[in-house]
Amino acid sequence: QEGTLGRKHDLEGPGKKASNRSWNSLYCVLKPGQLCVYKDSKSFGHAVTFHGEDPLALDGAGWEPLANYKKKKHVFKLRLRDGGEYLFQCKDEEELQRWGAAMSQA
Ligand code: I3P
Repeated sequence: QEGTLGRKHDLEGPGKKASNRSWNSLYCVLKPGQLCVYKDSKSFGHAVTFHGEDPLALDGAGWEPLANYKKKKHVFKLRLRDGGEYLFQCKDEEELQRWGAAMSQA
């Protein structure tokens, strides 16, 4: 599963707010056990991650649609094992379901 999603870094760790809280449009690529983000599909082709970010490890991670988040629609929260949290915005409910299904298999 891969595609462009909005992303916001919410927590860096348990109770620790991320310093850069802006939304970015990023090319997201799900690989076995990890999620990698790139500026766009071209950067993915060159294997250059967004801001040199390491892949997000998905073992022990949890995923949930954020139904109560009013500011944007079709948003899910990814909670990492280390307590880090990211929000991802999909373009519609179908895409949200697709990412959810892929996440639970990754
Ligand atoms: C952030 C940006 C985000 C907003 C976040 C702001 O400012 O406006 O969209 O999150 O609010 O800090 P900046 O771009 O200057 O970093 P929401 O869209 O969820 O409101 P927050 O700090 O309350 O999360």
